Amino acid sequence: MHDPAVLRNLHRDRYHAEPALFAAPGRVNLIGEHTDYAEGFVMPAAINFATLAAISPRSDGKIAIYSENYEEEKSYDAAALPAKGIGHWSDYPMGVVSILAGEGHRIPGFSLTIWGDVPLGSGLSSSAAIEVATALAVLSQVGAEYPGPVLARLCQRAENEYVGSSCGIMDQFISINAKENHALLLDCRDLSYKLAPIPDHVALVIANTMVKHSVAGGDYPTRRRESEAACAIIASHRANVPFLRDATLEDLEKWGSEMEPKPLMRARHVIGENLRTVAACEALLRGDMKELGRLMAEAHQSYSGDFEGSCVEADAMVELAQGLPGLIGARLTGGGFGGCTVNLVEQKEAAGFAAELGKRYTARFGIVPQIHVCHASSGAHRLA
Ligand code: GAF
Repeated sequence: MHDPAVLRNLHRDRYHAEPALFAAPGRVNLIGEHTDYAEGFVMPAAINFATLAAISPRSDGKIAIYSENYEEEKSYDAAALPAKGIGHWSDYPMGVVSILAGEGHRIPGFSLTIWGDVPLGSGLSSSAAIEVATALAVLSQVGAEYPGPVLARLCQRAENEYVGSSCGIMDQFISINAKENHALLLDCRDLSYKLAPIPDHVALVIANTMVKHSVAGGDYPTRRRESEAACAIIASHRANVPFLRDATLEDLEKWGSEMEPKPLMRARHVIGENLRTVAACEALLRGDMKELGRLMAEAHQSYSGDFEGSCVEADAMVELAQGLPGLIGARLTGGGFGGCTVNLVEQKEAAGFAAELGKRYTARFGIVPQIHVCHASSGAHRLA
């Protein structure tokens, strides 16, 4: 994580005011991909990359937001908030401001400096980290607080309703509710969750294919629509299936023939992934790393095959990890079509694993991947 003292100084120099500081982490998803918007299960962990936010009040009614990553400031009028995003980085913080205003909070003028080290466009939830850091910062000015699950829903709405991306709730939820050294099994229907300790001997090795990932663009919403089309066919026979969470593999056997081929494949992934995710949490809880690794491998195959959510580089990153000393399980993580793989690796082998995987990937593609040995971090909080 970036040094909060540096952020404080940046904010002081620019805005001549003493800020309150907040941090919100990015995440890696161990298993459960494209199941959140189907009201299913996911099992992410927060990582030691975060967005930091510094905030101080202003008396001129302006909202000034400076991004150190983009080296740009954008200014808004607190009394005339835009209704929708404008396709700019400031949509993410302003989406949160707009949703909080819609919840009845009177938004005062403030200066906000944001600075993150969650790699952008890598499927590690840099957007959610910005939203959550902003939410904590703005709530501190408004003098309000929300329970974690409620705040996660508000941040998700910022992205759905203001930014215009059709993401589920996983990323915002884990950024807020994560616990250090734990993965979190979330039931995306009722937002109940279970924490599963990640043993000390296991490292999270995150390998960036360097292929850009985006939730807002093309393929993510297409996959979501295809999954929902399959669900609608099942629901036409069985009314109590509003989401694929409620569907079974038997449903696909019975009515899959009425589906177009792509929706059928997407549904097979989502239904199987829900079962795998619950099983993976049980395996983690009883310390059965072998079974967890097997489920991760199966999940990757399904994500790449039936869901067609991978890409050549991510498939290769998973394949190249096979047989390396210490590997427990590897799969593409996050929204897909690029981004990072998550590798569970024996801690004592992690550095060697990362070096060798990087070498193999560079030899295959001529690209140097960023590979990070991470640990599961705590959720968003106030720093000072
Ligand atoms: C992205 C989305 F933001 C999440 O809500 C989730 O759907 C994920 O892709 C896929 O599992 O991170």
